[in-house]
Amino acid sequence: MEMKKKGMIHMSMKIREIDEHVITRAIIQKAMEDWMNIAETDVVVVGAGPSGLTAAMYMAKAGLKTVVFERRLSFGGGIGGGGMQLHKIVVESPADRILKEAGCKLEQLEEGLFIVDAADLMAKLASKAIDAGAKIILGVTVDDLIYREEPPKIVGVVVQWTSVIMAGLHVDPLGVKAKAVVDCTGHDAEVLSVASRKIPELNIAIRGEKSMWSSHAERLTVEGTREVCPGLFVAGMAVAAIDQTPRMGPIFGGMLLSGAKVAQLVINSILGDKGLKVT
Ligand code: 48F
Repeated sequence: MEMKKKGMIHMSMKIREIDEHVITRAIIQKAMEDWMNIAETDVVVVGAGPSGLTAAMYMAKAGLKTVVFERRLSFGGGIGGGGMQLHKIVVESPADRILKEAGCKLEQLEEGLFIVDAADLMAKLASKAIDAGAKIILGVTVDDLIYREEPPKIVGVVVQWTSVIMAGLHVDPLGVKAKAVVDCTGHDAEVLSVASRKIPELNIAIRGEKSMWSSHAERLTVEGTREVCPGLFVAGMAVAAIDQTPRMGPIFGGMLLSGAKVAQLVINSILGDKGLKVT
């Protein structure tokens, strides 16, 4: 008979036996069900950094079918590195509201200035986005766009397993249709880069970010968050890459507010006035 002691976890330790083929079938069937849905979606967010996760959280909350493709096998982007690998992230007002909404443990250092653990920020943002209904697919790289002419419009992305790209194999990718694509790929603005090289009629130029000027950069990133051409939106540090505005270093309010702003723009563009108001 099991003794129940105070403070102990009471759980049977008899592990159920599951055959290998059952595991395989479960993974394949459920992953394919997801991919059948992903093939045609409302929004594709490229990159699961702070701007992408915030955008995904609000767009999913608004009821948009939202998928985030992240190249790495982990989410968080530049959050995990904190400031020079010190595990703290600085956030200024009014972005603290977003972190409170995500359930982060914030410490106020002075009026309008907050600090949060990097792991807390990345885990809670991702968790809220998933809870709201967003799918985060790890290990998938967006390496091209799907477009239409007259009028020019972005209507989806081309995806490939990151491992295939790393192996240098020639494997044809798959296309995912979306009403909106959001470039949240950070400093290299990878999606906009593809658009600038391969769809010249869109007239997108990647000029590259300027050197550091934190407060200026924070404001300009949020101001520059926009729909770059029909169907293609930009948020986070990718904004600095096309606008040639400064970098800000490890202060993240601008990334969060940029994610929230792009979410509102996408919601308005797909759902019109009846969509959720993010702020
Ligand atoms: O770099 P990242 O964190 O972008 P962000 O949201 O935030 C920038 C800050 O982290 C920081 C800063 C502000 O304080 O200067 O750097 O603008 O996250 C971008 C994510 O996109 C992924 C990449 O792995 C990272 O997790 N990514 C980049 N290119 C692709 C991609 C791609 N082509 N396909 C899929 N994921």
